[in-house]
Amino acid sequence: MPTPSMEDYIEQIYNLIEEKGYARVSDIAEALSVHPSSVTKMVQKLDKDEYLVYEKYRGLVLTAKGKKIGKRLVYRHELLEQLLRVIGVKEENIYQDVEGIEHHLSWDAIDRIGDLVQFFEEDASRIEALKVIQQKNEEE
Ligand SMILES: [Mn+2]
Repeated sequence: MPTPSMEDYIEQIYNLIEEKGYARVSDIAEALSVHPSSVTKMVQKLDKDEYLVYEKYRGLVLTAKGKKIGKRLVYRHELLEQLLRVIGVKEENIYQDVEGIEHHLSWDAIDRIGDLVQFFEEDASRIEALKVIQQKNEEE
């Protein structure tokens, strides 16, 4: 199992490759707000653990294992953003809140949150009912 830090790297590498077709050390460093030397170290570890293949002058590619987990990590991040959005969390808080919780939930909890998001999205009256409660709570 990757550590939370490894998960952050795999997630960002997956995103970069999806968006640009490649992931450079400098782009990863920028996306994660870390020093390029930290990226190089982590990329070597991810290579050793077979999440990716790193060649100094040719860049890096995710292995099948790296792609599979990367896809799940990106899905998890997006699902948690959807959850916070649907329950009315302010847009300005959503990204950082998700970064704070995403590594600490079981896949069981993620699947159940998927059900909950679906529960709200299937019927707008459910979101409205939640808003009524929130308005009451705000008034108290
Ligand atoms: Mn994330």
